[in-house]
Amino acid sequence: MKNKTILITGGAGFIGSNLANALSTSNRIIVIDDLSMGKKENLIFNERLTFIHGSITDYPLMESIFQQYSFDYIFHLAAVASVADSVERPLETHEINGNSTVHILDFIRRYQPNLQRIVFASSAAVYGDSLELPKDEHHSEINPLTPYAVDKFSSESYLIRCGKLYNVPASAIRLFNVFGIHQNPSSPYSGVISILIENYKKLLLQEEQQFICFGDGEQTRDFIYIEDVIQALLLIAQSEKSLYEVYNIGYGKETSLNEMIAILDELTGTTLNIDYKDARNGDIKYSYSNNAKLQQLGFIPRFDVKKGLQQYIDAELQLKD
Ligand code: UD2
Repeated sequence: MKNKTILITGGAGFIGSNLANALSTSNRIIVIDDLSMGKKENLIFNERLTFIHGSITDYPLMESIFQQYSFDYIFHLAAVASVADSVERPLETHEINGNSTVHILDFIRRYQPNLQRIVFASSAAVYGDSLELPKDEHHSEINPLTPYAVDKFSSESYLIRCGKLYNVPASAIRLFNVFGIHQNPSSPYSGVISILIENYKKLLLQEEQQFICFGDGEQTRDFIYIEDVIQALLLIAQSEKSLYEVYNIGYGKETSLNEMIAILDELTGTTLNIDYKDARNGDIKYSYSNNAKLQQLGFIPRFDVKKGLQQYIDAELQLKD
């Protein structure tokens, strides 16, 4: 992508900042973020990057942004990212993860005749806890079980189905378990790999450390490295075939938590202290994607779980002497 004007909501967050930094070398990037989970330090600032500190639910602000710029692409990534948080705060979640998407659709309809694509970050959570694996975009049951999942499914449906109605070009992605730099480990519901990396940091500093594993560690996830997610996002945004389509974003492989820890032990040359506790209420035991649809767009991952973990720890743990 070159010389485009691109809006990234949630652009200081985990996925948003990685995307903004990848694109800002040769495009004009507008980031809006309320810094609730994101951090300004995640962004590499240059004259092509504009940072707006604000919420996507500040509709007068959003309207002024949509009036001021003519966007080629929009990546709508801002959200309450934690399922547990959404269960605690359904109304706020709905405003951020649901209503704001409808506002964005309406702003595009009114002010963005040149938009080439909006890509919305939905989640594997829309599949719920069905035992059928792998999860497939067209055959698996849609079974959203939390405010988070209901709003994600509602927002992707608004953009894909109503986008078609209003002639707003849209695509959606269903993210599986993304890991990599800039993932915020500060909440107990943060991505497990970011929490693990914090534990390895302590271990390497010879500080006391105890990782709590909820369940026996045999639960599996389709962990995918951030750089491959960025590649998938750009592929989907620019493809004709992906218009009004939804894509699973995963490697199509499952890895257990115990296996992830074994790889990290090996890569760091340490042994993590693990405290096994009861599984979390409502935790899904096994999850992985069918990513054939993404592959049909030409997606060839540049990483795998081990290579991704290696790059992540190289960036975070300074193991090299
Ligand atoms: C992921 C998404 C979530 C939603 C969901 C849909 C992330 C960060 N979260 O939740 O937003 O889309 O998928 O299914 O990608 N665990 C521990 N110890 C810890 C933290 C976690 O044992 O300190 C376990 C946890 O109980 C779970 C596994 O690790 O079994 C993965 O947890 P997670 O929060 O990284 O991701 P997940 O799949 O629950």
